[in-house]
Amino acid sequence: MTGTRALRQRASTVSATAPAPAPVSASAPASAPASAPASAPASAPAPATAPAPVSAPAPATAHSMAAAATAAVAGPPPIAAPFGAPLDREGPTPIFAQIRARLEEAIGAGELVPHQRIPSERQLSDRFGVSRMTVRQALDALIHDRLLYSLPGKGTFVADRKIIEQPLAHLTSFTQDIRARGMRPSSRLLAGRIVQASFEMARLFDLAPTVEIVQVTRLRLADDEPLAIEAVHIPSALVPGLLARDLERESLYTILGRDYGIVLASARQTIEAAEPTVEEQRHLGLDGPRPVLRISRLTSDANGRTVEYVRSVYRGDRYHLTVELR
Ligand code: 16G
Repeated sequence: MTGTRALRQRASTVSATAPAPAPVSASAPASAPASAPASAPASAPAPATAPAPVSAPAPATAHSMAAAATAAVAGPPPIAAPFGAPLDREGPTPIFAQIRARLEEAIGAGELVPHQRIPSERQLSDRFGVSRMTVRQALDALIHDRLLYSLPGKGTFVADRKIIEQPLAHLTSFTQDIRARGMRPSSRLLAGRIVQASFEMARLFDLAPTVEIVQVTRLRLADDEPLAIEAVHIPSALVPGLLARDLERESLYTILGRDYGIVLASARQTIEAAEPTVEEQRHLGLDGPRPVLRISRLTSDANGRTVEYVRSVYRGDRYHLTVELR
């Protein structure tokens, strides 16, 4: 429950330093290449077959989640969903995992819709004939996976999976962030070239202004929907031949670790609210100058050497950044 009990903060301008390395996966390649057009509109959530107690239009924010939750509490009681076949009490799969799977299926099938309050622990333990502790174990796992969220005193609710949250405490790749939400990451290469560093860029890398820099600009997609444009800059000498790699199918961080022995250790990230350019709107499939987040990341390796500078623009309606305050 820690993730949900933790105080969450959204800010339009945040400067965050990601400390010690959440291991950056060097083994998981990115999945299939992008196939949807950049203008593909965000698809609507799966239709609800259960009574729809909550009318919470996306996008969800901390405020709208609370508002949706309030509506749920004030609205009809939670549904008594069937949650599939009876539990297999003899088999090898732990009971809590089976309950978790039932709830996950109900969410996937649209029987439980975003921001809908799910039945209480007591109701679920009666429904499944198990202890409340077992139910709590299943709910905790779903909260951890961000399929559910809980609001103290109000209940547990279905999360809006269209919203991608990046916890700012760990240094993760786009591929990791999207996969962690059960979605399929992909990329479309918009540009790849080698340029001479500007004075400012050379200073960021603490290198001479004549140094060559590899620039890779990719449209990043989650389940084939455009989410961000990322322009990565890396000193060419560190990554010879990078442009010949399959940067649409593979994770850049995987390539850096596996092929160049670059172990990313920390990053400094700056985030600001902004209005997208017309070209950015087109790539991101926005129907107008909707707010976006401009994110700059300066990433260092284990030796403290700056190895990556990234300028990104993320859709503000799909991407949230969360900070845990202790
Ligand atoms: C993240 C990073 C970006 C990095 C990319 C690598 C932000 C704002 N940016 O998107 O700096 O280059 O991951 O992703 O978080 P990949 O390994 O999936 O290609």
